[in-house]
Amino acid sequence: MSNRSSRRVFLKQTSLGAVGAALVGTPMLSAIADAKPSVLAMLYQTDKLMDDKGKYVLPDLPYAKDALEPVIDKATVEFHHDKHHASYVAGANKAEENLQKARDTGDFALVKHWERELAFHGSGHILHTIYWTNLTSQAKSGKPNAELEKALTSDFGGVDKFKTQLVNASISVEGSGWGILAYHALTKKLTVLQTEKHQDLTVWGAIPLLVIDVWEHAYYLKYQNRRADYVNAIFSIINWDNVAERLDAARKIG
Ligand code: MN3
Repeated sequence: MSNRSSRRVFLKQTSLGAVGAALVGTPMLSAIADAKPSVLAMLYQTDKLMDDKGKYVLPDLPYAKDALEPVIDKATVEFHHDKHHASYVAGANKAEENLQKARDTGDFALVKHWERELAFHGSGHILHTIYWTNLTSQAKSGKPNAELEKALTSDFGGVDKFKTQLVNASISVEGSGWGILAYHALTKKLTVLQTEKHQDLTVWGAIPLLVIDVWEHAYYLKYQNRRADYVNAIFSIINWDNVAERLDAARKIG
């Protein structure tokens, strides 16, 4: 059983146990509290975002670098993961170190700069970590499971209408950024967002489920200026099981 599967089983057992506990007393309340970080870890892959010393780390790809061929070529994945994603990890660590220095010395003259760096690189690190797990080979892509399809139909009028909205939102991002399917914990609805760079134009409380990188580095080697071709093609390598797991986890939080 994979780590993720065993975590899912644990969560199911925990929530069932919690129902029973509500009937007999309170000892299981702590189990509910304990379960929350596990759900967060599953959703954001926080076990991969940082090491045990609290330093951001570059997660391994969950597949070989040529696994996304022919939609995304091996060279693009290599540059994207090993250079671009790695630089967000380094940038987020540098920002954290300098903010620590500011707290230690009381010198906050550059706090605006380092907070901006943390928002940019930290958001870049999180979105890329989700992006890699959102993708898989064409052979394994499959389709949205019944629960995800039901949610997409309820909130967008159907899977095709959702796809059309996400494609158009991704293509029309001004400059560099992302198209994002997110779950909003306050409205309990799925929503499509555009994000410029990694951190602008977001909506507080939205939990990203499926993210499409439309920075040129994600597609330029193979697609050059044809962002639309890349965005349309990427739908044949979506890991729909991963998206469905994220929705499941997001609903447990919301
Ligand atoms: Mn990127």
